[in-house]
Amino acid sequence: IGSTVLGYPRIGPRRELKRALESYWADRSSESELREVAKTLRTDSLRELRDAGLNTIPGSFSYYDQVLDAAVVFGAVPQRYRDLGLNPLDTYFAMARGVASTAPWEMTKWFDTNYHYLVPEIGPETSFALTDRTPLEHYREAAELGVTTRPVLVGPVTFLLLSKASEQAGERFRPLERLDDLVTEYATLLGELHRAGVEWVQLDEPALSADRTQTELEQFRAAYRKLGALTERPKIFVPTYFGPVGEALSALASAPVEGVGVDLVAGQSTADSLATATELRDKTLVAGVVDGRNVWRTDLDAALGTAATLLGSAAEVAVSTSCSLLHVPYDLELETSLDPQVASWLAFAKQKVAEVVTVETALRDGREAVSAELDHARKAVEDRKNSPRLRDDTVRSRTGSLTESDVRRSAYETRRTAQQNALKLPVLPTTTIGSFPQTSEVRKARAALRNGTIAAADYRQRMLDEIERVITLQEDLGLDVLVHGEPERNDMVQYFSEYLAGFASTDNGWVQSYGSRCVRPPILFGDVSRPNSMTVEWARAAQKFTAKPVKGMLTGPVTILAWSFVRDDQPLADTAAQVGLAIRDEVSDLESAGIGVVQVDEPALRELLPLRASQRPEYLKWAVDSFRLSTAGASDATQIHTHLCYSEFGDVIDAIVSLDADVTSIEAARSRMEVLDDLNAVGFGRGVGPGVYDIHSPRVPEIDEVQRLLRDALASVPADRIWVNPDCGLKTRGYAEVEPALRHMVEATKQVRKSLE
Ligand code: THG
Ligand code: ZN
Repeated sequence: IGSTVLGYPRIGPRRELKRALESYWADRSSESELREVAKTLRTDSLRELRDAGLNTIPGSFSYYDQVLDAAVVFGAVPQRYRDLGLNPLDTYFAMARGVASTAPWEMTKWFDTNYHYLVPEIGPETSFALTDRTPLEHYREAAELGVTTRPVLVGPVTFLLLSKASEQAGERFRPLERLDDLVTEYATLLGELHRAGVEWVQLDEPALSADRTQTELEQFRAAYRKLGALTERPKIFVPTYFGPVGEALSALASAPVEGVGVDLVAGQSTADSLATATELRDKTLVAGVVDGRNVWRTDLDAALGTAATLLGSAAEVAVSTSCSLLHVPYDLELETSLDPQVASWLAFAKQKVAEVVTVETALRDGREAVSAELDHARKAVEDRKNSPRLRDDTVRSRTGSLTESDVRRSAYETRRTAQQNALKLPVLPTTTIGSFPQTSEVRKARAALRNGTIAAADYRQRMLDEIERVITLQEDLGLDVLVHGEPERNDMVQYFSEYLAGFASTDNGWVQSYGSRCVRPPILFGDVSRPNSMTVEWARAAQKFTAKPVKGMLTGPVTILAWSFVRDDQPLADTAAQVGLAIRDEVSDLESAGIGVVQVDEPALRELLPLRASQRPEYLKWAVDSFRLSTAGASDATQIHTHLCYSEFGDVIDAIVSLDADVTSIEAARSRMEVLDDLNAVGFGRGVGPGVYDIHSPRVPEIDEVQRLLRDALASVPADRIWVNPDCGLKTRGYAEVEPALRHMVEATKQVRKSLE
């Protein structure tokens, strides 16, 4: 293997695949046009990787998602999608996005990253069969270009561990029960790959980096015993990533495969245990020493040192990235407005490939062979380490002198009385989560400001006009706590990063979030402070247009970290405290501007939860503290709200209580108010806004539907603690749905209020 990467971004350096997909879905182009764009992207990437000098190159393209790809390859297509009678490509997209008659697969986070995969539905009825030969076709396509690729698939154990039981499956069914049947199909594929001349195949098993039971590890051993025993197959390479291999090491090392991969960035401790894993002696050990999910230049001396210490433990040591480069932007060279010094500290996907090649060359031919590259990298790493721009002594003295009282507010009952006196809200107050639909005028204005075709003052006026319009609409609808609608925000993290010191933003640093959707994570490089207020102007303007309370809208520190590239030179907890203080200052400025309700969103609270249970308490402690730091400076009369998006709260429910927000709004429309019982079970006794309608669908809820949900809520929570709101922000919806939906929500509330009198 020599030098390789575990995977490469596939959306295109200029998001070409995004455009081609969206054009195909909108019926503006044909299947063959889409396939042509995809082929060009694959070809360009393969040539680029080959020319960079990688010894073996992953074939890791996907039209939408690699987990969905594996499901389709092995025929795990539920009957309801087969029944649509669509061609293979449209069946694939039907599972990804749904069609009018059939909902898509559920989407969820890929481990602790900001990438989302589609969750396969597996049951006793799933008939695994090798049906789609795309890996084989892509191998041949590359071979025709003269590039030898290594087909990449999600491994069978990870695939089933990430799947969920189908509707038809019984209560006790676990997808992993189907491992043996699925492995039979992997075996068939390996046979076909072998006959096509494939030398190496990559079966990703990141699930081994999370906590696994002995039974699961036993099943992993059995699966790979079976695959290893095949006589006609390619060499098998099994990478793990996103953490230390821990107790799974023996199962991994003893698997009868030719290559195993470890993440030595997220799992530095793995390096020590590898020395003792004697089973590796006849294998290729692929050392993931270049960080695949952050954007910093690698300390090449350190990476080389790590790789060198492994030389004795395996037959061959290859150099690689810690995980697929899917999680970083393509190419630093495409950034023209990044601060040049910050840029000199960074490496995107293309630059990381070069780093891998440099480390491998040094390992093989000695440092002298690449001394210029090593010197250059050393200077950049040193420059970053010593840069005064990383440190702000004012910030450090503030975080250094924090005490318990900085994260504690008065007792809830005291706050509650003060807030009731200040806000005088009716029972079952109605509100929204913050954002209103982003109209095309708003988007155009933002683009025009960026391109310099309108002046800042003109932009500002357009935003103020939009805010006035949204406030007037909410007054007309009869909502109780209003919002300004956030027309000025592109993204709830990017927006704040542009105001905060310590952050840089990119022009083109897109990273796939799911399917055709991308985000542009800001780069948090130094100590964070807030030179100026970020949202006050808009909130104050909104409050001028109405006598009702306007809710100020902020993003919480954990979410800001989760959706940024974060510094790796200090604990995340320290960075979170700095961001927490910046938000705290904003809360204070909002209060001074006459804003009496402030919402601090933390939709990503669950996302950063460590994969290993042993590390969770420490994370939850600093995550909760940073939120409390951002909110606890508020006076008793200021009502603090928070919003959390995903309904899977199990692991973080105690943390939600500890946030100590006065009002918490949560997704509940789809989970039918079950979260309320979960919250009751842990003694949550503050305000709660269980979303009463699902904003992820264009459907307008009927009045009696909302009434039913409210009655359900009233059955488990006293009326004086319930808030009425949709289950998430309205940014992605259109006014045609939003207006009637909110009207129905308010009307339903009025009727339920009457029945309470
Ligand atoms: N912001 C950031 N990360 C996120 C979300 C977010 N991660 C989780 C979740 N929300 C992901 N959801 C989405 C939803 C929509 C889009 C991206 C992620 C999206 N992006 C635009 C696109 O691809 O066309 C680009 C948006 C832009 O111009 O900035 O639609 O909300 N950081
Ligand atoms: Zn939400």
